[in-house]
Amino acid sequence: MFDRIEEKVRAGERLTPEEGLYLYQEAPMDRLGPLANWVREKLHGNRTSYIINMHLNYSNVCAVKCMFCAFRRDKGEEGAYEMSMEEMIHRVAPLKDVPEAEVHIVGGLHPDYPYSYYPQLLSTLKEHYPQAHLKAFTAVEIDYFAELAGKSPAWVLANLKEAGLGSMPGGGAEVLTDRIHKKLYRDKMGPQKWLDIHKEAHKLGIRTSATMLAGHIETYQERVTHLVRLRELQDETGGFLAYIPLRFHPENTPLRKLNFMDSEGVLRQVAVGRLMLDNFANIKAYWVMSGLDNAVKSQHCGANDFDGTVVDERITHMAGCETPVGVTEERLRNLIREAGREPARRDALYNIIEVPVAG
Ligand code: V47
Repeated sequence: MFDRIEEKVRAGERLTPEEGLYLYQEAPMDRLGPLANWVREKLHGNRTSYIINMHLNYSNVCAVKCMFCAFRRDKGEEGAYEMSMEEMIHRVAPLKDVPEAEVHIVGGLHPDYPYSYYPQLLSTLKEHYPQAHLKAFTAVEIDYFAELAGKSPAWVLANLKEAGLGSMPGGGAEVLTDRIHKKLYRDKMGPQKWLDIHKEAHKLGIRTSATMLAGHIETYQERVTHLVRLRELQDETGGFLAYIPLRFHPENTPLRKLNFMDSEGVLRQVAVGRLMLDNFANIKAYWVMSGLDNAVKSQHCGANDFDGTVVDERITHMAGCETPVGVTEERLRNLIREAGREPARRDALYNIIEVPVAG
């Protein structure tokens, strides 16, 4: 079976769901990794892109409970927090003079904030940091905001765009099947709505990313279904910038008894994503969740991006992950060189803006 898949990939032919399933369940890693790497090098050569970014998780107070989440708190519960506007302005200050820096803004579904809080958050940050790119709010937040505003998601997206929204992150997709929705995240919107909101965003010219949270109770078949659904939407709109496989961290969650996905599992996720998502230009290794070592190895299994300086991320760190809370640009470049790749700094829309000279 692998020979046939390899032939198809080299001929630029699309893989079927059955072939995707085989890649997850049976394909030997010593052939899968190099084949995904072949596609990656065909598209991106020896470059690995990275971005200077930070995460701003404005509050962890959340009206819903997802089984995989260690971040959420009820209002008033120990560990609950709400950042003031002043605090957020202060946190973003280090990026003030950095051109094309990205601020990745996501939070819980706050039970009390009015809709007006969210456009105001964006416009205030834009006022202070006009050069920053605001990548903000998952489809789950957009759906919730639409409910708060009594408007459609399309209205909310257009309104937020006017307030300074630059693009949308890919969180909240989890695994795009009804079974996983019912089992793990039934309180929030389901798979079809996640796809519909991304489609609306693409229609408005808002580029987005896509994630898959794997390594919990999902089956390989469900992972394939997820990838095929992303691929279909990308065929339709072309609005996805990147795919980011996320490694589930069970600690401090109701699923804490589950095993942690091993290194091979992490690399297989990257490689299968690269081969099945033949219409996605970028596959990102998100080192905060994968671990730095796997993010380095991913650069030879299909990934072409190494995200990022990622200062101040909280969602994974509250689930017990032990990676640093951020890395310097210098360290990031060295890690990419350690992977045998040439670092290239990009903007939030994946345009290469600087290729640093090694020194
Ligand atoms: O939607 C929640 C996941 C996501 C846990 O778009 C967990 O560029 C692991 O989406 N263990 C948020 N994961 C992060 C995210 C993301 C990250 C980096 C880049 C981009 C991008 C998006 O984190 C959530 C959820 O799927 N998550 N809890 C956990 N315990």
